[in-house]
Amino acid sequence: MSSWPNVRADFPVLHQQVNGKPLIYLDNAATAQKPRCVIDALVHYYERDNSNVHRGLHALSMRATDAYEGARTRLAKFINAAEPAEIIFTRGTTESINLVAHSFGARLRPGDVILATEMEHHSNLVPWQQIAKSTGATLRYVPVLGVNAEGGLDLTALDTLLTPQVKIFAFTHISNSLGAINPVRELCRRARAVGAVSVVDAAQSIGHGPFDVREIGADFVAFSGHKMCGPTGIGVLYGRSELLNTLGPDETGGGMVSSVDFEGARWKPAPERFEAGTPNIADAIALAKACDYLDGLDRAEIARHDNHLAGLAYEKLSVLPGIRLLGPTGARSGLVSFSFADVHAHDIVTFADEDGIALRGGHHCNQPLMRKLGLTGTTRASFYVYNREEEIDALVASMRRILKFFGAT
Ligand code: 7TS
Repeated sequence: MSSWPNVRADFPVLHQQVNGKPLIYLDNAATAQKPRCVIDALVHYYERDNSNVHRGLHALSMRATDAYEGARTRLAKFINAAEPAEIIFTRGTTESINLVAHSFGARLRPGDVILATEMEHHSNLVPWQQIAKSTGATLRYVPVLGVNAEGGLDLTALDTLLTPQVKIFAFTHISNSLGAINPVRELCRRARAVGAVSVVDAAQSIGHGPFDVREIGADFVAFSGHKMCGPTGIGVLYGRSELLNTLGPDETGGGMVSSVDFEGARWKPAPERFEAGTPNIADAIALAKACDYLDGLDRAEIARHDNHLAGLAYEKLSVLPGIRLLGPTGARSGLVSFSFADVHAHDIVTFADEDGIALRGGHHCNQPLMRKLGLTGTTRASFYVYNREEEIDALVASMRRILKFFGAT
């Protein structure tokens, strides 16, 4: 069953053999493949319009500026931001979160609390550790429930953890190692109720379903273009404009100042304030194309498709001897993460590669969570629009071959 019978034809990279087998790409949580229209947008920009933005009065510069600012408007529409100025182009989720940590986080004082969760990617964890260290603020974590984190986040713990001392509540929408989907709307509401600012890591959700920042009620949202069919090196920090314009810049330099003298400088408002230097013009334009592409497929349908495949993979893998499946048993996102007591995740990934299957094995930048669950890592299969049910059968067959090799069956 495929929601879009011809979708695979849009992705040139899929049509190749790996180790003599047709490629089965199941590493979409790390990065998604790019449709032809996104690749073409990059080529078109460099062949026709390449110029620096915002400073030129010649034709190419005006075209480049229009396309770059048009991309900002497109991204605003993609997440239903109130205005394009709420979209700051960054290198990706990691840079977006660092930007909030350095600009908003620098205001914190001893006694203030940053609340994160135990399922955060290092990108939404280490920047807060650093800010806590430099400001004297305290970092606390919402725990996960169950030996395999099958209970998701312990929301009852919020009653004691979300106090008025909490100034920042940073959490992921979808866990990249568990597949858990967090109730972001509720978490943002609860943050707001105690006067905390919400920071939503949407790296794993943005390309996999509808996402409306105003409906969710988020203050800041971070995501990466490369996980949503866009290029690497481009991403977004969304911030509510009232908040953004109270923040100082993280980086300073050209393009973000309204005036400069030898004594000092004054900042432009958002978004320019946060985009010092020549921005990543081509990739922003191509990212806007990725938005068109995903909307063309229908994002609610993408969620249904990806979650269905992951649910099916969970079910089919669960019969394998000795398998330990992580994350919720019920509603889950488009990935499945598992381990076997006697086979290292890296061996599994290497064996699967012989079968043409691209998986990911390791701690997935969730070291504290892995440690809590008593694991060094897991193997992860993650699905996207071009994956098919037959690929799950190939995955299960490959796992059986591996288990047999290791004498685990
Ligand atoms: N947050 C989450 C939830 C992620 O899954 C990732 C990347 C990031 C932040 C960082 O994104 P970046 O684009 O800035 O690197 N996750 C993964 C992964 O699971 N495997 O490779 C990268």
